[in-house]
Amino acid sequence: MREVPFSFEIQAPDYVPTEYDNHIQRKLSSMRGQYLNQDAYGDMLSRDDVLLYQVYELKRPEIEGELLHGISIVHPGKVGNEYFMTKGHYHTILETAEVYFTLKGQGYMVMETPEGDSAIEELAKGKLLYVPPRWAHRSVNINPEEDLVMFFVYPGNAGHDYGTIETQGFKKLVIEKDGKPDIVDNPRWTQPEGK
Ligand code: PAN
Ligand code: ZN
Repeated sequence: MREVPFSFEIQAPDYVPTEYDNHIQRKLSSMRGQYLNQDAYGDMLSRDDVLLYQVYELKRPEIEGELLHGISIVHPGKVGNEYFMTKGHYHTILETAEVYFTLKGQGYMVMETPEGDSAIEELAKGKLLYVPPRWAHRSVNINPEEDLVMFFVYPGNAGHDYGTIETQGFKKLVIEKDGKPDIVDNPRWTQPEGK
């Protein structure tokens, strides 16, 4: 791994970085239990294990002081009436933040804290989103035609905790209603214990 400064390009139209170390492809089969409409999920999966999103990462040591960075691309589509989205996670070290800069497309970042606070911010080309420490985050692509492409950067020691979200999802869901995005309560979600 290089210990000297380096640079690379992230260019339209596809925004795949000219340098990367890991290419993660998340398919429908890796999202079992995440979409509210389980029947729609099962039907879709029986036809095709659709590619939902991709991440290009530059490898850096996973230690404090380093910055992990790369590109995430959420493809357009829906499972039932719920838009394609990332799994979403807390950082294992809760007190670590993240910055997302949207390069292309439109969406929402759905966020919440362990105390049950919830927030949703719009993602659009040219917008920068700051996700403070303690906020779990999931990106959702609401444009039916276009990829949602974002640059992200977060502390090297952050780590990923997917378990909490896998168990109960996020408090809010982004669905399509009458041809438009709508934010609704997740009926499967329960207030964290003791909060
Ligand atoms: C991002 C995410 C990326 C994919 O790099 O990892 O958007 O989302 P999931 O990790 O939830 O599948 C990030 O937030 N890193 O911390
Ligand atoms: Zn993160």
